[in-house]
Parts: sequence; C-alpha cells; structure tokens
Amino acid sequence: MSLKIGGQIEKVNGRQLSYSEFAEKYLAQNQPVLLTGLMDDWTASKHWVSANAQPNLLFFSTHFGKSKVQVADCDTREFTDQKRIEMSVSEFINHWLQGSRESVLYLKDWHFVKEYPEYQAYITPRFFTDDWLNIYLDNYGMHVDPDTDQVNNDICCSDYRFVYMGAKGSWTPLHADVFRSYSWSANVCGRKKWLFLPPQQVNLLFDRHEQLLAQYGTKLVNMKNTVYDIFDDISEIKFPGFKKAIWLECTQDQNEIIFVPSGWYHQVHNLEDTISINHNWFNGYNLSWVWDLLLRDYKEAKEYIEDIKDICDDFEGLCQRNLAANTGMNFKDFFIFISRLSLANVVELYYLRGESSSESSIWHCSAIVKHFALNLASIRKIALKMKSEAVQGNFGIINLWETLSDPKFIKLCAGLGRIYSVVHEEENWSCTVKKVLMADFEKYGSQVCSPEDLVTFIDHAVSELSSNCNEQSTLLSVLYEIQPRQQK
Ligand SMILES: O=C(O)CCC(=O)C(=O)O
Repeated sequence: MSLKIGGQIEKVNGRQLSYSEFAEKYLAQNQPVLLTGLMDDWTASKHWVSANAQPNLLFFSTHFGKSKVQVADCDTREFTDQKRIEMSVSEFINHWLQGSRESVLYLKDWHFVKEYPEYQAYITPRFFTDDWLNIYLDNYGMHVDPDTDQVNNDICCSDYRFVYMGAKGSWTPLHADVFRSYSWSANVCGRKKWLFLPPQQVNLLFDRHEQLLAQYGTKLVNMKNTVYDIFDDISEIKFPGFKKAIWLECTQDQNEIIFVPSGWYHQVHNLEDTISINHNWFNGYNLSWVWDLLLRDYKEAKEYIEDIKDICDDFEGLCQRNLAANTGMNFKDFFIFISRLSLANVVELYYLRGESSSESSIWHCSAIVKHFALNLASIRKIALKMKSEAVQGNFGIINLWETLSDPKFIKLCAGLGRIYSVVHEEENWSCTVKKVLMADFEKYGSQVCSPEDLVTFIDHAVSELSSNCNEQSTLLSVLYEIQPRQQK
C-alpha cells in the first residue's frame, strides 16, 4: 500500500529569517521547517566531510575511535525500536568500511558534546538555543531516585545532544521524540528522507485492539503501540486508520537543518552515507506538551498496575517509579525542574533590573525582559494546570535559600543569561556567572512545595519586580496576557 503524501516541508533560508519570525511561525505554531544557510562555519562541516563529499570516516577512527557508542541494527526489531549493540567507534567504522551485507548498522544517540566538550564541532543555531532541557542537564540530573536521593543515570541520560552516523540504507523507525520535545537535525554530510505525520492524525496509528479497549474504558490507549515501519505491509485489521493518514515528506540535503515540532511522528531514511547532529529540546513554547505526556503516561502506568493497588503499601510511589522508568522523569522531577527554572528566570530579572540605572540599560530595550516574563508565564500556566488536574503527590521541596547559593544553580543562571543574549543578539550583556543578591529574596517564603506555591512565588516575584519601576507594564502585561482575567 502506498502512502498518501499531502505535501512537502517548507524550505527557508535561515539567514533571512529573524528569530521572532521563526518563533511565531514554527515554534508557536508547532510546524516543521527545513532551514538552509546555517552551517557554513561549522568545524564539523570541514573535518567530518572528505573532499569527495563523503563522510571522513578515518577522521573519526583517528580522533574518536575509542569512544563507546550505541549502534542500532537496522534489520532487527526489538520491541518498539531497533536492536541496540554497544561497540567502539573504530569497530563501527570497520564494519561500515567492510560494507557488510548481513546487517546495516546505524550509530545513534552519541553524546558527542558531553564526551568532547573542548572540540567545538558546531555552534547551535540561534533558533534552537532557547533549550531548557540541555541547559538544565548541564547542571542537574533529571531523575533523582527517591530512596537514595541520588541521580539515577540508568534512567536519566546526561544530555540530548547527539551525533548520528549511518551508511546508505540505515534508518529510524516511526516514533515521536522523547518527552514530546522538539528536535533539530543537521546533515553534516549525506541526505535523508523524512516522513511526518502531524499530531492531529496520530490516532490513525493506533492498534485497533488498543482503540477498542480505550473506547470501552477498560484501558487507556497505549500510544507506544504504533506502526513500526510505515513502508511495511500494514495490516488493515490491526491498524484500520493507517491508510487514511496523510504524510508530509521532506528530502534533507547536506548543510540543511530540519526542525521537528512536538508530537509529530516521523520515520527517517538515510538515502546516502550520512552524518547528522541532532538535539532534543524544549522551552516555554512546548512545555505543555511535555506535561501532557507525563500526565498521560502516569495514568497509563497507574491503570496498568491497578490490580495490585489494595495489596501495595505505597501504590502512588510505585506509579511514580514506573513513570520515571518509562518516561525518564516523574512528577517530582518535573516540578523541581520547573521550579528551579522559574527561580533562575526571576534571578535574571533581578539582575537586569539591578543593571538598569543607566539610560542604555537592557531593562529599557526589554526584549530579554519580555522573554523571561514569557517563560514565567508559561511555567505559571503549567503549574495551574497541574493544580487543576488535581494531581496529588510528593512534588518535592525547593528550598529557596539553599538553591540560590548552590553553585549548580548559579551556573544554570549564567547559562540562561547566555542563551537569551544569543537569542536577542545582546552581546554586550554581561554573561559572567551571576552573584545572587540574597537580599532581593528575603521577602519570599523559604520553600516552594506544590504547584500552588509556585504560582504564588511567580506572582509575588513579578509584582515585586514591577514595583517602583517604570517598566512595570512589560512584566505584568506579559505574565497576565495569557490569563487576562487574572490581572489585578
Ligand atoms: O536521523 C535519524 O535517523 C532520526 C532522527 C530523529 O528522529 C530526530 O532527530 O528526531
């Protein structure tokens, strides 16, 4: 059965696109786009590609050959993904050079930046720098084991900045990205074919059995149980909606970057020997996608073990452990994450206001102030959602004083400052590690323990920051524009 193709992904010259156009058209609308012209200065584009435009495999074995990496066997399915094998980069390259017909191997999810921080292979394009996920993971682990209070590295991975390398014919099965994050993927070398299904049509990919169960209320839909390879002969009995799906297509050439929006299912094929750089990320624009997924996975995890509820001492704790194991974070991790980020945004605003004595100060030009306010608005909205969706449980405690003096948090603030000076091209704004002035925070309670507390903290901070200040309208109007009726 052939796929119905509804159109191609729009291609835009990234050098002629402003950040606000990108944010309005693609981030906010959750639409894919193919961007050109953004990779010219990359070291990777020089070192990783040979004169004949093929991957420079020798460069990899010479410089990074000892790295241990995950390699997918593209011909072997294991549950919902391809079978993974661990090997060294040199072993992988030897296999590639031998041109083995037995199996096509695909090196995936190589944490290249983490492993080689000194080697600046590329510069993340400005459009993708507003990345809360990786900046957070640069300083904190995502999941903390409740029993030991230690970061659990089995579940939480160190970051989501990857290198992918595969010979012609290697491919990635149909999936939506981790946490329903955005992703961007840059072809340093080679070509890829992408097939996309918008989130509005995702229900067409469900297994009929799952749909029936969902319809009769006996089980929630397990969205993970979807089609694996859209080019397979898909059973009409098992997936009756599949033939109605209308796909968007894209061929991505060398030096082109694709932006993949939240929740869009996609399947990817390397049409030639290809090396790409891929990041997963989220920010204020798609945070609600992440929360909605977490809530859905939680309900699913709970439903799954409902039978043992009565004999289980800590049923809720078990649900949260399962949630973290399946999704990579649980409610507490997510809550701590958004609380630390709110505090970091508030610190930045205090810092900016402190700098605002001179006429030329950044507070007056306000694009950055507005961005921090938008961030707080989106976090506030999610906290209200968490509260209204009657989610209960142990959210953990953020102790403001401890957090403010923690070197990890100070680094998070510095990183956040760096992000927005890049996004708004404010190179003059000092991005040195910021000293938090504790006196600014004396008026706040010392703890944030629930979504309700977080909303109160944000409201209090914005009202404090707006007092005695000519610019009060920027902050207040941005924060409450999204919920106009709540403006005091
Ligand atoms: O390039 C690939 O094979 C898969 C990449 C992908 O799925 C992504 O970046 O979201």
